[in-house]
Amino acid sequence: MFQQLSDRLGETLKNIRGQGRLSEDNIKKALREVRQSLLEADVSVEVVQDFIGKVKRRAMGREVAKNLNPGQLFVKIVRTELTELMGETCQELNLAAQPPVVILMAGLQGSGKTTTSAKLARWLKDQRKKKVLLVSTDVYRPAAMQQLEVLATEIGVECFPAEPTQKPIDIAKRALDMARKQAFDAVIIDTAGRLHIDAEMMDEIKALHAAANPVETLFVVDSMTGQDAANTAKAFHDALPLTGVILTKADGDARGGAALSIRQITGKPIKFIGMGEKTDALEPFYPDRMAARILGMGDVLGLIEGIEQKVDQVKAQAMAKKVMSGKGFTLEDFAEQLKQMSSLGSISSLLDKMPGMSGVSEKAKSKINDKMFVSMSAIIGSMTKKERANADLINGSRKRRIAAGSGVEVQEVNKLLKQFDQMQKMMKKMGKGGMSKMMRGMGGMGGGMGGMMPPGMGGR
Ligand SMILES: Nc1nc2c(ncn2[C@@H]2O[C@H](COP(=O)(O)OP(=O)(O)OP(=O)(O)O)[C@@H](O)[C@H]2O)c(=O)[nH]1
Ligand SMILES: [Mg+2]
Repeated sequence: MFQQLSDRLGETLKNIRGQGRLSEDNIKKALREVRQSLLEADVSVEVVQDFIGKVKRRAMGREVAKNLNPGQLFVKIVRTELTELMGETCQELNLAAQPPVVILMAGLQGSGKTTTSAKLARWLKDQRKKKVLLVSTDVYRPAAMQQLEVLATEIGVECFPAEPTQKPIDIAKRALDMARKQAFDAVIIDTAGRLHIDAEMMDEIKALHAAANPVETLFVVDSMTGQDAANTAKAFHDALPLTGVILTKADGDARGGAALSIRQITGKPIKFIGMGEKTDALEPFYPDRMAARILGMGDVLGLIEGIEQKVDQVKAQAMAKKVMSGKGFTLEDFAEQLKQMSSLGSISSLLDKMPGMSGVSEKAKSKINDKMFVSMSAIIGSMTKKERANADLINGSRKRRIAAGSGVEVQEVNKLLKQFDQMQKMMKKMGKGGMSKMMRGMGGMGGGMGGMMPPGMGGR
């Protein structure tokens, strides 16, 4: 998401950065380009007008501050306004209410309600240690109930047993009853997809809302719908008191207009964004980080959070200890590290969060891909235990055997050994702290992912 917008804004801001001072003239030109980029990203026209007006007022006001670098100043203004446009701060779910906290999901057909219900249940279970009950009230679409049940089983969350012959409102009531009796912390009610112009279906969800009295009523919307998304959200909000929005499919190449319009048009915060089909692909929405990401400054905090959640801390510590104990870093450890890295998600999604990476061409990025990890892991997998413990053993004939075993050319094996050698040297140099220090070092991001990526892979 936002790729195009990010590229265009990046270009505009690069131009103005080179200007000596902010004059009416160069501000005008930059603003025109910013406006154009936002419109192209499918941000609603009224939102764009308002946004440009605000940036302009701020930028003009700063004309006197000649000692500041005007380019940086302009970027800062755009960034502040973008953040504000998306809601300033991250809005959490309201979990302080008396349990069970009821969460009602609403939205158009196929927007991602069922998938998101499961993602949210998983998030509440893993990140907030909540006991969650999932309930499907979709008695219309064949197999809709089963879909939620399958997801619930997959994530290890209980799903309320119901039949499509029952009434949605009765299902919800009985589920709440069970949640109260069995001390669930949260109940997520998935609903059937509906159009905001379908009066009968809208009445149904209003009644469901009245009966379940949810603390959170979340509008689930596909980010591919662009500025339409904001308008549908408004229509739903007129019928139901929404408390927030979840933007799904933000992993696609949507232009991102919805994310920028929805807050202003509905007055409701985006609470989460869906970043993929899997149940762990849900992220709390941070307007400030998103603004930085759009402007190509990277989402370093998001990156670190992902690492903290997904890297096996115990294994990382064990490796750090081993390196420190002087036993050295072996190919076995290297393979483990590759595994940890691939658990972080696709490389391209990581790259997107890295500062400066938005300016890197797709072609360059595609060279650093997930397949590379798979093939590197396969090469190490084709070595004997002895070879993994002592890479010096690997001579020409062994290299040929390893290459054949992992289906690559001998050069690939050489390349891996060279990367490993550099890595080993680096590990030795790092000495005390080892792995965990490297992980923490990511915070500074001085050398990009250099700290964590094998040498030769962190660069552009
Ligand atoms: N790439 C991607 N796909 C998603 C995301 N969220 C949902 N999907 C996909 O979108 C499709 C529809 O998702 P559902 O969760 O069934 O949507 P729904 O709103 O429950 O649909 P109905 O119940 O028919 O109204 C599925 O193929 C999901 O895998 C996301 O964040 N990213
Ligand atoms: Mg559904």
